[in-house]
Amino acid sequence: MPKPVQAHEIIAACPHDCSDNCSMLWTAEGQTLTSVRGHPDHPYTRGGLCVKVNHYEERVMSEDRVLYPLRRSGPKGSGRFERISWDEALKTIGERWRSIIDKYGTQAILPYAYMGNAGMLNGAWSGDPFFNKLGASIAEKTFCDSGSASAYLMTLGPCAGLDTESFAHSKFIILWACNTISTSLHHWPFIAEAQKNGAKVVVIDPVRSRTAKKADWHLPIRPGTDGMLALAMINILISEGLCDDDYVAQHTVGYDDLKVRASEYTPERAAEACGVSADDIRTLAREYAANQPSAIRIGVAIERHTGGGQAVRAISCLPALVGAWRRPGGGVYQLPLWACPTHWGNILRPDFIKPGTRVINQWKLADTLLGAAPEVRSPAPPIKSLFVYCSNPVVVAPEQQRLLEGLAREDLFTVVHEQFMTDTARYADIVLPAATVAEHAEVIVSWGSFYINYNRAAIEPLGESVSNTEMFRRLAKEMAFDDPFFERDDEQMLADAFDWSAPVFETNGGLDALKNQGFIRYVAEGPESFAPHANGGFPTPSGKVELLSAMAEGGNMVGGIFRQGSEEFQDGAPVDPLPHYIPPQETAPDSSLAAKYPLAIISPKSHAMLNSQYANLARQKRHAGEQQVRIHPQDAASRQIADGDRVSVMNDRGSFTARAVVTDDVQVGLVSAPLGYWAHTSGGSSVAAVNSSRWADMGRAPTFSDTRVEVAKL
Ligand SMILES: Nc1nc2c(c(=O)[nH]1)N[C@H]1C(S)=C(S)[C@@H](COP(=O)(O)OP(=O)(O)OC[C@H]3O[C@@H](n4cnc5c(=O)[nH]c(N)nc54)[C@H](O)[C@@H]3O)O[C@H]1N2
Ligand SMILES: Nc1nc2c(c(=O)[nH]1)N[C@H]1C(S)=C(S)[C@@H](COP(=O)(O)OP(=O)(O)OC[C@H]3O[C@@H](n4cnc5c(=O)[nH]c(N)nc54)[C@H](O)[C@@H]3O)O[C@H]1N2
Ligand SMILES: [Mo]
Repeated sequence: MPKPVQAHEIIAACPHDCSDNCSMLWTAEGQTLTSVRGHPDHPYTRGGLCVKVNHYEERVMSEDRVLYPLRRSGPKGSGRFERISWDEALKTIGERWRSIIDKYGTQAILPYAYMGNAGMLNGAWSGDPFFNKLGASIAEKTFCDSGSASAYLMTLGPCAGLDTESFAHSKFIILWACNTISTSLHHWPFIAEAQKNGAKVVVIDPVRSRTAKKADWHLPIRPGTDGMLALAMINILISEGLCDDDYVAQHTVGYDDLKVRASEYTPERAAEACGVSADDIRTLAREYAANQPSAIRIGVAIERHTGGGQAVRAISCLPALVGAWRRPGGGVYQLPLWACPTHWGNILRPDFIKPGTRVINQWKLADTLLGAAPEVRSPAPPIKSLFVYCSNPVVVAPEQQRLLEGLAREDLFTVVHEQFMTDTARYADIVLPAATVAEHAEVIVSWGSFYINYNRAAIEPLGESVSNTEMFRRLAKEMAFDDPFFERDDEQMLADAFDWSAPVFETNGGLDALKNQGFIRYVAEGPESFAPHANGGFPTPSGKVELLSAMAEGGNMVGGIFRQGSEEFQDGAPVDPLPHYIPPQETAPDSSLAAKYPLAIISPKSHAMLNSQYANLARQKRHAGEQQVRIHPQDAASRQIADGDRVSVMNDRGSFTARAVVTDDVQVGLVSAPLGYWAHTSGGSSVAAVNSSRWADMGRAPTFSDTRVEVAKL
């Protein structure tokens, strides 16, 4: 039993963009953060932490923290800086921006942010009101989940979906492209409990991941073919009469159309595409139907394929067909935070956007800085200033080589707000010091369980570091904004961020309970009884599960919560209102690149890093080792590569070096290299070097996992 909360411990929340969103407790002595542990009372995270955060005090107190404003004193990328005062930093930014605005207009400034901090106050959107007011170009943030979320919303609407805690009550669990043990560890005990009670746990993953090794059944699917597998499952459910006819009749629309569509996707056809036998596909569909309640968790890897959106569409249809929604522990988990009464309008301030402001998608940063993106071609103004916070695009965005060229532009004025001297910060003209979550108050809405977590500052900001909220208050003053919105303190921002009059906040004690306890549940029912769709009631246009999607038919998809301006997510290409299979493009067997680059590559999350965070810290470096690439013995042998050899992984976009791990955990023809390693400490490049910025079919999701490479011994 973990120790109960002690008087000296301070309520904390993990700030990372991980669906666990652990509730924690800080211990501090004066201005030193001495330790952190998991909050023992949190119903989902239950006192445990992970290899990344167990010693978060080492991150906070690290000697490598950027603690003062810096001005570049060497060539871009050299990492040479000199210390300046905050006044001077703000004055420099203000002067440069005013002169850029005079010459090119406000849209020559581009903000760039993601989830380095997942907080409601200091997260990806903490700068949106400021940059909207300034009139900067809008940065469209579709880094994660926009494709999956679009597909889910088209099918089920903005509902919480399946409670991850209620997986404990499931009888059949599919972890579909999700490496739970590494990326959402705190979900595992609930899955293990179900497993102990007889539930079968199936992992669908081209790699024998840590999670696949714990499953009852691992289906090593060919990457990018999940849509085909899901459609074949639908085919079997319908043709073998395995559907819950009553649930389908009452709570779905489009069944007859889907039936016709699914008839194209026979198990034999799917077997050929997916590399899984037709018998296995039949067994999967039959067992999925027979064992209710059945649960599916969708990982982000599916959406990183050319047809990823439609694959999630097909998977989202499955639970309704078998009536899984009838009971707690049945349905699909994708992204629950739609159910949280959040005041997005107060957080993003889309009303500040001047009509006609251009939108620049963050995946296209290289093209944007190099003047190749259509949005920045003359007569449109070029981007003359880039302001990065909560993101490390050099590592996480594609086309790394071209991106570095763009960042090296002498005429580009780059400001980076950071905790560490990352690859991206090294290209800044001005670096502003960012506080960590131990140094400011924060609120996190979990995207992996139904909780909101609170975090108190344990120490004052170290050096001259500031939180994002404080930085944007200072910038607003520098730019002479007179709207009192920009003077709000963190308390006021918290009050504005949620609809505190919502009924759920009556039930759970609202803000007071959040602050005292450290967490509150954002839906009223507990996991043992949470089955809101037992009798339908989906928040779609029809109120039913839309097997045939009205949103797609109207050409108007709702989604992409990270897109500012409106809740509408208009995409150029029409979306098929019925799920269908879009095969991989670059990695298609008959692709023209197949001869030159015979291997497909995926870049999943590293066990010991959080996206690109911790790549520079000793403890996690010891755990993760240097950049690896996992390759099948057959592919290694034909290239004279032995386990442990240093290799180059390359395609026409770029290359990176890695240590080969020869293992049949990956399939023939596929290599896997974890994301996270910094370029400047890994020989100048990392896995983003081989990725393209091409979008997938929905939500402007990336297509990283539809990439070809060759691997050669160095
Ligand atoms: N340790 C750690 N935890 C993290 C993060 C981290 O960086 N490190 N990042 C956080 C973030 S931002 C996110 S979005 C989540 C993501 O967490 P996950 O959804 O688990 O994402 P990934 O690790 O990218 O991929 C999961 C699995 O999908 C498999 N996969 C790849 N391509 C395919 C495919 O085409 N089909 C199928 N079926 N499987 C495929 C990979 O082999 C991998 O095992 O993790 C969060 N948690
Ligand atoms: N190849 C490949 N690329 C990927 C992915 C993949 O699986 N493969 N995954 C994608 C996904 S799912 C995601 S979510 C993105 C993640 O993309 P990012 O969110 O950009 O990833 P992080 O590495 O977490 O970078 C965040 C940076 O913010 C800094 N930071 C932390 N807290 C604060 C703060 O409070 N204020 C400021 N100013 N800075 C702070 C950290 O030090 C860190 O350098 O990457 C995407 N890119
Ligand atoms: Mo993510």
